[in-house]
Amino acid sequence: MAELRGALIGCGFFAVNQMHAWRDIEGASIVAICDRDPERLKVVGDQFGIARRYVDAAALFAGESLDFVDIATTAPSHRPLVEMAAQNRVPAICQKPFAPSLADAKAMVKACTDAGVALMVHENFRWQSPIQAVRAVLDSGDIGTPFFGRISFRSAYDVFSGQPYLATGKRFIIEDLGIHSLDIARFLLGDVSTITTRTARINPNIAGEDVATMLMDHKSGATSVVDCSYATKLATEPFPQTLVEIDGSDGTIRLEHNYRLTVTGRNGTAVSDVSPPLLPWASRPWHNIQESVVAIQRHWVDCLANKTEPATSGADNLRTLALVEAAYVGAASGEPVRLDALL
Ligand code: NAD
Ligand code: 89V
Repeated sequence: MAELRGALIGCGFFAVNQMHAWRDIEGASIVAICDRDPERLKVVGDQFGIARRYVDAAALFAGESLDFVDIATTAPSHRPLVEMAAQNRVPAICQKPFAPSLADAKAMVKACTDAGVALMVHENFRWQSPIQAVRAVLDSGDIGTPFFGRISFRSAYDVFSGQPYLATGKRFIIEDLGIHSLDIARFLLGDVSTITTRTARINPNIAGEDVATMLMDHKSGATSVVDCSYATKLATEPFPQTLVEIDGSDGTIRLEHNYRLTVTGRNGTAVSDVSPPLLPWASRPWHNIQESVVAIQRHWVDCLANKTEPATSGADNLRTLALVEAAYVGAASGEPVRLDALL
């Protein structure tokens, strides 16, 4: 098959990981880049040797013949850019959060469906190898039927120096980080019927909430707790590790600090190290996330080649984004929120 020709829109903080990952993936390459900030365009263009550069996305679509576009801008621009991709019949990857509102996200899914083009949300945390290892244990049946889960991300890492916009929005941790944890909960335990949420802002220098605790009823009958915090000062800073506990009818799974996986099941207890590999271009502690970027982008190339729907398609991600919306509604009201009413 001929190599897929892709373009990247948004050459900011995180896009550099995506550019590195594209270089690692066979079957696709980035032939053009776009950023409305000429400085970022130059930095990324020079670093990755991309000569074809645009400051305007419409000019990019007009000037290039593309097999896909990788949108790595922040949420406010996602809807217009995805709709532009749909109008130009170009399959699109869109970074998380998919959109600022569920209504926008539904419109984006419709635009791509109507245009007959694939749409994947870059929801990469479920692609981290430790999370995939937990999924594999569930699939093996070793712990039986899961009835409880805890997905936990607690840290005091300074995310604001790399991503200053995170300090300024009215919404912070659920929309930016909790969205990953909620998606992992769906990935491991299935879709959710009801969510109850409590939030707090501990850091006085930011606008949004930096602590959230969510209790969820899954349609499978399992219960989960998703908790996240950027105000948790620990002896050893675990950023950006997601810890997982799952209890099943026949055993348990514990994914603990430093990627230690303990499975107690029908065949006894096994402890293993599920650390992600440190890719040549990656840097600790981000290597866990960086590896998952390669995995999700490789999945996209496979899906385009095989004409299959990506695991985190736009349609799938509506269910993760609905959890974000429901969490904010429930945090404000103090009441449980039913998901079906939103979808
Ligand atoms: P950033 O602000 O550093 O970069 C965004 C870039 O997009 C900027 O250079 C900006 O000039 C450009 N841009 C914005 N609107 C544009 C438009 N209409 N046309 C062309 N260029 C435009 O942001 P970031 O920290 O790199 O985050 C980008 C996205 O990635 C966010 O949605 C964020 O939540 C997400 N993110 C995801 C992960 C992950 O693990 N999946 C990690 C970090 C950030
Ligand atoms: O993954 C993310 O979306 C990032 C970070 C891990 C820093 O929260 O914004």
